[in-house]
Amino acid sequence: MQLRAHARCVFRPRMTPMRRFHRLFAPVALAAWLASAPLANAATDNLMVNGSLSGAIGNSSVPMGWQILLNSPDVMDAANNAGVAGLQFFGAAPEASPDGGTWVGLGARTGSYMEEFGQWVDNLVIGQTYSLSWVAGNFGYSRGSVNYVDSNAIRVNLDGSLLGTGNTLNLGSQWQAETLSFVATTTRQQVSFQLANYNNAYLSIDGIRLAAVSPVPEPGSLALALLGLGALAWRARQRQQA
Ligand SMILES: [Ca+2]
Repeated sequence: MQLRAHARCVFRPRMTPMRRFHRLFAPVALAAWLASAPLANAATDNLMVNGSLSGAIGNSSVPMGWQILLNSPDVMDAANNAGVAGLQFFGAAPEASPDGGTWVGLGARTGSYMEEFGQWVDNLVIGQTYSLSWVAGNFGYSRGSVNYVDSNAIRVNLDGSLLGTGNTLNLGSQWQAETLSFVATTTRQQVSFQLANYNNAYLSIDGIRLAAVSPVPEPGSLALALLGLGALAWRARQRQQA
């Protein structure tokens, strides 16, 4: 009883202009900060099955999760060119894949020969933008008079039609990161890879990743924002009680 009576008599100073400024503008500042909070570039999950192209070395084969769509792509690595055990005969010796392990080799030949592989992706959201990324190299195949060492590029098809191509790669030992994006038009679409041009070339692809590009703040930044809001509220309260 007495305490309550005492509390009622506590002296409350008038708000100073600075305090008024804080009360008015702290929420505005927070809202502005929230609006500028870093956006998530992509979901963490890869929608591709076995995007690492991990599998047994094999000529005319693709790893688990993938289908051959044209002719004979290969599962290979730096010690087994064209998916043939122990075969070297590269145009340029490959560096280890940034993705690790095995990858897929794709060939083309002057005229009309082309190799292609791909997979169907389920549970896409219509209207959602997706980012498709991979690494590629042009290590070629060179053995005596048989040379597949021309420049070429990775071509991506969506449901069998051209989506886009990566950079034109000259023969060399290095891998290059490439990316394309698309907006889903149905919930199930086929993503596939081949070479862009009909010339004697043999390119490598690995680390294929497909992820939704999301405009929603990541849980981490949202938690941080809530923490900030809590801190502001606490400070305002402390000031009021001072
Ligand atoms: Ca790999």
